[in-house]
Amino acid sequence: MDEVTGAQLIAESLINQKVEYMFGIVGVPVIEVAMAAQAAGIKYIGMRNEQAACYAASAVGYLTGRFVHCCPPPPICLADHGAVLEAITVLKSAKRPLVIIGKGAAYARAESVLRDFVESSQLPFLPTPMGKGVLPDDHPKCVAAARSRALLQTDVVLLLGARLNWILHFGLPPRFDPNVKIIQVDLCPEEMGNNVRPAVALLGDINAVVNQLSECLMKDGWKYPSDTEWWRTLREKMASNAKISNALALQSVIPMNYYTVFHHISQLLPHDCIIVSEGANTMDIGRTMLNNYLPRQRLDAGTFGTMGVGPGFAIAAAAVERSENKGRRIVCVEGDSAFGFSGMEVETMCRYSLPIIVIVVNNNGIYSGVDPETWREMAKMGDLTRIAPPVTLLPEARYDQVVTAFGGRGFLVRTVEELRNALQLSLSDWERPSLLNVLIDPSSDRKQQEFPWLTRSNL
Ligand SMILES: Cc1ncc(C[n+]2csc(CCOP(=O)(O)OP(=O)(O)O)c2C)c(N)n1
Ligand SMILES: [Mg+2]
Repeated sequence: MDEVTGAQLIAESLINQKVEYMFGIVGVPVIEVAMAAQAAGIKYIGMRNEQAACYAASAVGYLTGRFVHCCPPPPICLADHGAVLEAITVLKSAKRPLVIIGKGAAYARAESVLRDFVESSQLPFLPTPMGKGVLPDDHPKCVAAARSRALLQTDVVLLLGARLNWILHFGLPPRFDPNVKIIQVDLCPEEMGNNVRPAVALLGDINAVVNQLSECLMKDGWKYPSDTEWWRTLREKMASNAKISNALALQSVIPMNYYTVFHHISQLLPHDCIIVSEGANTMDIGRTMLNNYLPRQRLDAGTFGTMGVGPGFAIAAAAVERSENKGRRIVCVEGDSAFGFSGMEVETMCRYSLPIIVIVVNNNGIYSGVDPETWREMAKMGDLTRIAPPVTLLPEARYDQVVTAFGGRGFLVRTVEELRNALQLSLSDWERPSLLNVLIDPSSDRKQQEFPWLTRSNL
């Protein structure tokens, strides 16, 4: 009898579970596992750090939903009918209702059910970072551009597959009204009542529960009117925020600010591109300025704000895209600090000729930095380990040369024209990765925030 090795058994069992990709780093004794996986038909992607490999593997699950199909499908749970009726009463009595669409809706592929619900109820909605694109960001009912106002003044939130964690300020004052009523729709019983006790808890599958809500609302044709004080407030805020962002975006100074950079990127990116992003200002401002039009096409640092996820997510997206061949571009928008965590993965991108476009928004630091001259002056003053602000990184570091070292395309960008040219050239190249090192003003900041205390340190 032929001997079966342990490595072959592992590979076989992965194949049985329909695993298509393996991300890893080999060494004795796991080289055999990677080789057996390849022999069994699994695509093996060698990464440069196990952390990035884990991020990549988790992103494949999110993008393909394959983890759902390889296991026996769980039963679809409907919410308790009495609770649904209660939720409808609370929703109809709302003066300032708000639907919040979370990552759970994206996971559950609830886009078409949610579109029907929002369009028949006419309720304003707000996506969470990875809920972006479940309904398009330019949908007329999307109030993302008035996020703070919407959260603060809403009296009834319909929470769809989103959690009241850090991303949503725990559902608590000062970001929410202390008396806000939450209608919580979630698949997990242990999520119910976390941080805020819900007015109504609807435990069940999001597609099924939203259908239940829609059916009830459709019976009497209820719609939230479009001429309310609430819509007026939200529209006013959206317009004034857009005006401020536009003014910043159109400033023609060098070095550029964040808003100018994102304004031009957003004009050039194809609508169906997959946007991966991480950083602090880079991720936060980018989220408001780079629209998503399709579900599951934004991957970012998520609930825990974990830096280092970007390149792994982008590699996974590019590998999936290569199999699915939908012609979608993967764009990875990184703060310069964020890029440093897994930056060596550009070698992985180059090795497999994955045409990822990495854009490093380089402000010489974490949140902010100093310009080269100030850095030189500081160095003259004494030991940098004692005097350099902890947020600073080497000014004007040549991240573009990291990718050219491996045969990718690197661009150093200081002006709008250079940015547009570099991005257009990168978009026309499907053979290899590109990295745009976009030098911005090291003191460029977010526009004035109404609630800075949760996003700014006490320094
Ligand atoms: C694993 C991990 N380590 C440290 C942090 C703390 N942290 C939060 S944001 C950030 C980087 C922000 O700088 P950058 O990526 O350059 O974005 P910027 O705000 O400068 O645009 C860091 C290190 C974190 N979130 N995760
Ligand atoms: Mg930075």
